[in-house]
Amino acid sequence: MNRPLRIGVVCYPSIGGSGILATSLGRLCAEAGHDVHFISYEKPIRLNEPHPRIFFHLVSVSEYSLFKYSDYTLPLSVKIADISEEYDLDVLHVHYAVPHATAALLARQMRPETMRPAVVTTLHGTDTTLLGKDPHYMPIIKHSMEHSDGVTTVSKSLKAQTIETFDVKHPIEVIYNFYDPAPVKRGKREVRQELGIADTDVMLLHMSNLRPVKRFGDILKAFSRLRKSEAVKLVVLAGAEPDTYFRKVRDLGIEDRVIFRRNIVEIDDYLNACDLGIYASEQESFGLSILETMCYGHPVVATNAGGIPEVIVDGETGLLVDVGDIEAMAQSIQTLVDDAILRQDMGRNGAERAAAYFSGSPIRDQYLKLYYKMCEQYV
Ligand code: GMT
Repeated sequence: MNRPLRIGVVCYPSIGGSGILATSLGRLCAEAGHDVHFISYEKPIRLNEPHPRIFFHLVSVSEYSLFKYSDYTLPLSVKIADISEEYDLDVLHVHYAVPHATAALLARQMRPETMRPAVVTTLHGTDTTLLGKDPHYMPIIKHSMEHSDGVTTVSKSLKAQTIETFDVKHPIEVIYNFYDPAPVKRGKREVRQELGIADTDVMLLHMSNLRPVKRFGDILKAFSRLRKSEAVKLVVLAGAEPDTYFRKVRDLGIEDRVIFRRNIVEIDDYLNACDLGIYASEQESFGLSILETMCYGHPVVATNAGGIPEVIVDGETGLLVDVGDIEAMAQSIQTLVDDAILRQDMGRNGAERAAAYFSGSPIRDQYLKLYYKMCEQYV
C-alpha cells in the first residue's frame, strides 16, 4: 500500500467551480488518510465541516503605500514555503497557473536544499482562455506550466486549447471534474414554497457568477420567448450581485417569473427541487454546475462551447445549442418544458453518466496516482 501523503492545496476560496472542486478533492484525500493543507486568503467556502486531517493556513496581505498595486503572489509564496517546511509537504496541488503555480515554484526555489514538494498544476480555464491571450501574462503562464511537475486540465477541450495557445511541450493529463451530491436538508416542496413555485410549475435553474462569459442575458431572452410560460419559473443562484440584470428582467416583462438568490452555499436543496438546468456560456472549460444538475437527475440545455459537450451528450442527457442562438435555446427549453417524460428520461441518463464518469473516488484516485508519480522523482 502507498504511504499517506502530506498535500498542500492552493485555490481560490470563493464560490466558483475551481475552489469547490479543490475543496471536495481535498476532503476525499483526507478521508482516504492523507493530510491536506489548504493555503489561501480566506477559508474555502465549502470547507465548513472540520476533519482531523484537514488544515487551513491563511495568507495575509499587507497594504503598503509604496505599492500602487497590492501584491498577493509574494506573501502566498512565502506562506507556501513556510507550510512546506513546517509540515514537510510531499506535493502541492495548485489550482490555476497564475498566480498559484508561479507562487509555488517561487516557494520551492526558496528551499534550495530540496526539490520537494512536487508541484501539480490544474488549469481550470482562464489561464488559457483569457490570460493566455494577454502578452503580459502569457509567458509567465507558459513558464509556470513548463516548470510544474504535473499539469492537468479539466477537459480535453481545455487541453487542446492550452497546447494551441502556449505551444506547450509539457505533458498534460486530462482529469475531469467530479461531483458527489450532498444529502439534501430540505425537501422539494419546502424549497419550492420558499421560492413561491408551485409543485406543478416547471422550475428552471441557472447557477453562476454571472460574468459576461456566461451570457446570462441570452438565458433571460430565451426564457422570455417561452409559450404558455406562467407555469415556468427561472431560479438563478448568483455568485455575484445580480442587480445589473434587474432592469433587463423588467424590460422583458418576466420579473414575476425570475427569482434570484445570492451566495447560496447549500446548492443541493435547489438542485433537487428543479426540473431543468440552463447554461448559455460562450466559454466553459467543463461546467461543474452542469454536472451538479445532472447528478440530481435533471436534463440540461446548454451551449456547445469548450468542454460542455464532454459533459452533456446532446439528445441523451440534455440539448446543446450554438452560442448566442437564442431562438434555438428557447425551442430546446420549450421542448423539455412541454415533455415531462423526456425530461425524466434525459435526467436519468444524465445521472447515470455522472455516476459512471464524474464521481469522486475514481477521480481522486487519478489525482493521487499523479501525486505519487510526481513525488517519486524527488525520493
Ligand atoms: O466559470 C467561472 O467563472 C469560474 C471558474 C472557476 O475558477 O471556478 O470556472 C472554471 O473552472 C470550473 C472548475 O474546473 C469549470 O467547471 C468552469 O467551466 C471553468 N469556467 C470557465 O472555463 C469559464
